[in-house]
Amino acid sequence: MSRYTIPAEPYEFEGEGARTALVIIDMQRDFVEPGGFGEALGNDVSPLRATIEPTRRVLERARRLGMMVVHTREGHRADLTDCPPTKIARGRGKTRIGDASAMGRLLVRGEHGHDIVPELYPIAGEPIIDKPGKGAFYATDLELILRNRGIASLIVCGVTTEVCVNTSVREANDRGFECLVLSDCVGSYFPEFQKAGLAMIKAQGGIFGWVSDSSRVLAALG
Ligand code: TIU
Repeated sequence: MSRYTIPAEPYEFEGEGARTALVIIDMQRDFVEPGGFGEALGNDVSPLRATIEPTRRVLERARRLGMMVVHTREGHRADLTDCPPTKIARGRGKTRIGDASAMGRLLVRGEHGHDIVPELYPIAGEPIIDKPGKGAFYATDLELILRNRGIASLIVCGVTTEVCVNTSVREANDRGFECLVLSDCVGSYFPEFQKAGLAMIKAQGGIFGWVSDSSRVLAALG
């Protein structure tokens, strides 16, 4: 893959295929299926499921083109030693991180709910970054992995737009990576946060990055 130009806001996103990674954030059952962590926080998970199919199309294209693909998962060790007590307590919810659910212990590594949905399941050669926080760079080896492969640009999909996607894009931006966020491949439990989460990225001349969508990416990547 050579150089590409993807129509985007605030202006076109330019990059090089060999130096671009598709990063899919936290497409875990715990966030997109009923009975998981997202629902335990009081959310209706159904709006998030609309991101699966467009993300699958972009993932398939990236694989076909030989573009690097990275997946992340938010979650914790079984003993929760890597989970701040404040994160467990926050929200005063009845069901909390580490508690039993129909999909296993909420947000705990190795549990059914913690894993990635089958439609987007990683294949051999695609690194999975297990992260304890909202940001994909915090307390992970993501930056090392991207630098080792000479990655400069990230095409970002996943959930949720204003939480883990925004946090990760801001972390990536401060590290000098150029981020393109795909509006139909990122989802929020809140329509107003979806809108604001995307607007904040592309405002001020692309203060954190660019916004496009799956159709424009698929057309541009050929
Ligand atoms: N992955 C991610 O966004 N984690 C969250 O907890 N998101 C919420 O919107 N709660």
